[in-house]
Amino acid sequence: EGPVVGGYTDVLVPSHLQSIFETLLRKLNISYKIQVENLADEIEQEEMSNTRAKLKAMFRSASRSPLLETFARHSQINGWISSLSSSCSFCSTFSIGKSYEGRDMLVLKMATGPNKPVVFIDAGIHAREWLAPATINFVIDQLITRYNSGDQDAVNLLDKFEVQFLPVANPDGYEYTFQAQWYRLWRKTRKPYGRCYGADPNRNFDSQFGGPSTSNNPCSDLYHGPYAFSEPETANLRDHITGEKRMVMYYSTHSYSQLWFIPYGYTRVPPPDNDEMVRVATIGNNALFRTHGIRFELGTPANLLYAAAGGSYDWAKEKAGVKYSYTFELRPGRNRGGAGFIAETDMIRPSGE
Ligand code: 0X9
Ligand code: ZN
Repeated sequence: EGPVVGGYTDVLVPSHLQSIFETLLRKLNISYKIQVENLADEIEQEEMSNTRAKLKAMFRSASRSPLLETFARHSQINGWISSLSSSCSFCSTFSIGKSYEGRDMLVLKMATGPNKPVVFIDAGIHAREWLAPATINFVIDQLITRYNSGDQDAVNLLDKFEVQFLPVANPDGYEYTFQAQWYRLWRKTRKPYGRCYGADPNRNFDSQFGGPSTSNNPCSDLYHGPYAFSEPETANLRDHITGEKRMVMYYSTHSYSQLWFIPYGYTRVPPPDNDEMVRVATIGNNALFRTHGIRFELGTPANLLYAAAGGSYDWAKEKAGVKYSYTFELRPGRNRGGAGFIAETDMIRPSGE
């Protein structure tokens, strides 16, 4: 199943095929706009913005971590999360297991008391979606700072709920995107499958496994893996989510397109509690609008993008019984001239806000 009929789709074309591709589009009467002339330039810009942001952060007040508002490495994020418990009385850290290459998947837990309903937020299931982990890091810092200063929203939230954050759900893939500019757009995990690597973690959950928008070709970006939960990263998520009996909300943070997905991701048939799912999402979306005047498009993947099976939020709702299960696509918006997965550090703050 392809992109929504009549909707936009972004295509990355190798430079030597550009003219033939444009000729083809014109022949087929498909209107198009060149959003980005050269993606490699954008990758370079992103890297420079990250270097600048890291330098700037070094001269900031010592109480604010230098990784905030930068695209940080996985070990740095883990180090920061582990250090928070010393300055934040309600924070603690635990690992939900190791990635294929042996990286710890660290979760930061905020609990101001025992036995509260749990909200679980992850980011970075897809390696190249750098804005997602950076946004979650920003949110973590804001929530702690605001709670400690008595901010009413933060206090209400953390009085009512325990909140758990996993900023990098696919650490091997995430680290791979830092190894070279050429690898910047890596999406999957890094477990080897013959001459290719990795499965798409968001096709690897046991929910309509192998359904729409998946591939059984290990070289495809949409490879679902040999079987559900074949990837240690998704198996760790499964075990954590099923083990956490008090979990009432699951948010999975991706980029890009500014979309707020309600279940289910693989079908146009809405769940029985669809009205409630829309009601709660609309409250959030209105709050989002009040902050930056942007409203995310709210709907199912099949209506807004494409139906896709094996996704984490589908599984969380359908199989693990986590009622309020959503997936976000963060900035930039569609058709607004952004460079898609390639971000800039100045997008982190507004995204987090
Ligand atoms: O294709 C995906 O996994 C998500 N889009 S992304 O550009 N971040 O890769 C959309 C996932 C929507 N969820 C499901 N269909 N389950
Ligand atoms: Zn994604």
